[in-house]
Order: sequence, then structure tokens, then C-alpha cells
Amino acid sequence: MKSAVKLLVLLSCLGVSAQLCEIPPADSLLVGRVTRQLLAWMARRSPEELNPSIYVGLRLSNQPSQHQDDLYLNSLMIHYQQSFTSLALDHPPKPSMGQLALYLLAVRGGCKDIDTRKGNVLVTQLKHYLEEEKHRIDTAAMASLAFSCLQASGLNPGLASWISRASEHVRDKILGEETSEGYFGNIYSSPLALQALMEAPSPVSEVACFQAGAALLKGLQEGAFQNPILLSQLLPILHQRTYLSLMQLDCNDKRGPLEADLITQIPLTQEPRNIRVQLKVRAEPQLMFLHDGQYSVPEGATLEDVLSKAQEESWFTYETQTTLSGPFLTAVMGIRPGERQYWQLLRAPDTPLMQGIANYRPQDGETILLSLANS
Ligand code: B12
Repeated sequence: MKSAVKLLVLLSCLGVSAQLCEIPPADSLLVGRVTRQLLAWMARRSPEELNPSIYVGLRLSNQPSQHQDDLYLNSLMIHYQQSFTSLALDHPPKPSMGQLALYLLAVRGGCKDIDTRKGNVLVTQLKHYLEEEKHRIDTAAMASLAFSCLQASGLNPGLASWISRASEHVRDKILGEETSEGYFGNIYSSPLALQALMEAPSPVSEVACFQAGAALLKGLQEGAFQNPILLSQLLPILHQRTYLSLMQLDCNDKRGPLEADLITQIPLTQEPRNIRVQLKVRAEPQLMFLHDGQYSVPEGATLEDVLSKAQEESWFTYETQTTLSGPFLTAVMGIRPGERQYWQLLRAPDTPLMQGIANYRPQDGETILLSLANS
């Protein structure tokens, strides 16, 4: 089941009570900083930057303020309804199944009625997507959340023992992916994994939850989280909530603007020094590099800054597509990946980067390899 499909299952049974596995309490200044990061993303309202995941994350964290909430939710609703009811073939482009499922979660979180004519069109569209995608498999965390949701909803009494076994199976799979640092998979798959374990706790997961929570808080403190989707999966956990908590939200709450906290920006006293980064491009392992150049960028620059510098100074070219997670590299030197291919980001010789071009910051002397790979 694709993660978006599981999101849909979740959506259909948001009526369950959450049982929590504990993570260490988060420092309120840190929580304030993450909330502010997401609120800053919320200020971006261009159609391609509207992001239902951000709304869901904030809504599960007692934000945004009522005023920001109305504005953002309205923009989301107009955009998504137009995308599906527009007669023009691909203008604006139709949201993916995952985006549509997140949007419907956002509408639910915003206490709006989905059961309207326009809402029904979207739900029907989601069902079509679901039919097309039902044989694909990906993340265990989303599957686990979906099973917890089904289990608690009691909608399928005949399947109760099957669902229970499936839920235990995926929970064991998540626990089996625990790393020595305490993550499940890696730092970026851990927020959703923790949400899953919070909804399907067992005595076995108690210690693992606590350790993963501590590791995530450390990563967060060190600035490892920039991707808005991942931040919005993480913030609810800091409030001991999950996607399944959407149903228990108080629709009459009075949410105000976030109180100012004591975080002070550290002033930049010195011009950053320049570092050198080598950029190589290959489309086939055996062939020579299509591009190989060295570029000088300020220390702390992102990989996207390096690509942009390379494009300015050489024959190198690249294109990106805006996604809910940020810019995704779609073409390099005019080459667009074929079906089930993508441009993989590696630190030479063969270490895949764990962040995208907008968030990864290369070190001095590092070689980055853009490699056409199979997904
Ligand atoms: C599926 C997937 C892929 C597929 C996407 C293609 C497809 N047809 O589905 C492939 C294999 C191509 C892929 C590639 C990469 N991925 Co990926 N991917 C995922 C996954 C499992 C699900 C994404 C999704 O469906 N999102 C939900 C929908 C609603 O949002 P969406 O915006 O419509 O989805 C699109 C984007 O998410 C985009 N996408 C996928 N991965 C990435 C990574 C980045 C950085 C960006 C900006 C966009 C992006 O593809 C989706 C479909 O079009 C997530 C894990 C997760 N559970 O989120 C990791 C994840 C997003 N990927 C990740 C990474 C690191 C990458 C790579 C940078 C790996 C690499 N070293 O090359 C590359 C991106 C390189 C590039 N060209 O820019 C990380 C991001 C971590 C971070 N800090 O931001 C995640 C969280 C996995 C992880 N736990 O480490 N990915």
C-alpha cells in the first residue's frame, strides 16, 4: 500500500483514541522554534508552495492562530478544489494522491465539512487513485498508523484478528529498523515511525520510543530538520500527538499568535570564508563523467547554491520541481530520468545524501556526485 493510500485509510477512521508511547519532554524554546519555522512556511501562498502537511502539523500543535488558520485553509481549499474541477487538462497540475490525502486531513483538522458536492468530487478522485495504487508497497510507519486506525474504528469486525496480526507485524518491522543511535531507519523516517508506535505501543517499544525521542530532540537542536513535510510530522510528536489525534481536536478552541520566545538570532560578525566543492555528473556507471568541475561558494552554502554557481560558470545545467518537501532535482545537463529513474545525490564515491539540494550543505573539499539511478 502506498503511504498516501495508508493516509486515506487513516482519513476514513479518525475517530479513535490515542495511546501514547513516551518521549522525553521537549524544551519549550525548541518547540517554539520549530513552530515558528513552520509558520514561516505558511506565509508562502503561491499555488505550488501551499502545503496541507504544514497545516496538519501546526493544527496538531495548537497553532496556527485563528486568523492565520482561516486564511491558509481558505487558500488550500480554493487551490485544491480548482485543481480538480478545472476543465483545462493540466492547468493547474492535478495534486498527487498523497497531496490530496493530506489535503483532506487538513480539511478535517480545520473542522470543515468534507461531505459537500465539491468535497465528494475530491474523495471520489482519491478512491480512483487508491484503485490504481493498491498493489504498491512502501513505508511501514504509514501502514502501521492505518492499521491502528482500522483497529480502533471497529469498522471491520470480521477482519479484527487479521488487522491485529498485521499491525503487530509492521510494528515489529519498525522496531527491527532501530539503529545504534536510536533512530528507526534514519533520522528523517523516525518522526512518522514514532507516531506509529505511539498508536500501537507495546512493552517492547517503550525504551525504543524514549531513545528515538531523545535522538530526534538532539537532531532537532542541531538543526537537522529543514524539510517542511518532516517538520510537520515531527511537531505533533513534541505535543504527544499523531495524525489520529485530529479527530479529538477542539473545533471551538481559541488559538492566539505564538508568544514571543527568548530565541535571539546570533548576529553574523564575519563574512563567511569560501570553500571549494567538486561537482561530478554521471548517467551510466561505466561512462566518463558528463561534467566535472570545482566551484567556490561561501561556507554554509547549500548544494543548490553549488548547482546554481556551476550553472553560472560552466556548461552545467539543472532543473527542479517544487514539491511539498522542497525542490526536487528533475533534470541535469538536459537529461530527464526515464520511468522509475531519478537523479540520485551522492557524496563521492557512493554515500547517498540524506537531504535534498536545498538543505544539504557540503563541506570544504567535498565531491558531490549526481548520478542517474533506478528508483
Ligand atoms: C518515494 C520517495 C522517493 C522517490 C520519489 C519518486 C516517486 N515516484 O515517488 C525517489 C526514490 C525518486 C526519491 C528520491 C530522493 N529522496 Co526520497 N523519499 C520518498 C518517500 C519514501 C515518500 C515521498 C512521498 O510520497 N511524499 C508524500 C507526498 C504527499 O508529498 P509530495 O511532495 O507530493 O511527494 C514528492 C516529493 O516527496 C518527492 N521527493 C521524494 N524524495 C524527495 C526528497 C527531497 C529532498 C525532495 C525535495 C523531494 C522528494 O517525490 C514525491 C513524489 O513525487 C520519502 C519518505 C517519506 N515517508 O516521506 C523519501 C524522502 C522524502 N526522500 C529523501 C531523500 C533524502 C531523497 C534523495 C535526496 C536521496 C538521494 N540521496 O538522492 C532523493 C531526491 C534527489 C533529487 N533528485 O532531488 C528523504 C528526505 C530527507 C530530508 N531531510 O529532506 C526522505 C524523507 C527519506 C528518508 N527518511 O531519508 N525519494
